[in-house]
Amino acid sequence: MSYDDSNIFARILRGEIPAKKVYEDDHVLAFEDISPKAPVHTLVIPKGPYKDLAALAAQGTDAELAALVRALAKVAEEKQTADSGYRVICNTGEDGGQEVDHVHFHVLGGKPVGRMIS
Ligand code: DGP
Repeated sequence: MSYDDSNIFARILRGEIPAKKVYEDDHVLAFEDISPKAPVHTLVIPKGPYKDLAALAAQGTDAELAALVRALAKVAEEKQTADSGYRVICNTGEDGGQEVDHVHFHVLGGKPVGRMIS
């Protein structure tokens, strides 16, 4: 499936829908999740039109990929979760629970989020 720019995050990127911005640079936007699952729940997205992780990996530039990883760490630092710990999640596809078809990374923290895999 190709990228459909009617998705909600594309609309946030175009400024059509408001979002509480946490961080922005040339390649990345980070904003608060509308339905937080933890005291810190920030979404980090590339500005480029990538549906999912596979599309980002295949089509994203090295600069975009680097900016994304740095933004994830920066958001965690600015939200003061870096010392106590946090989780980064990228739900992918139907089985992975991806609801919005613009690749996004959840940064969750501010309380113990437990182990999902043991
Ligand atoms: P996922 O299930 O991984 O596709 O997560 C999508 C997330 O997007 C979910 O946690 C709720 C969030 N979300 C959905 N619509 C909006 C919106 O309009 N604004 C913001 N800030 N977040 C949204």
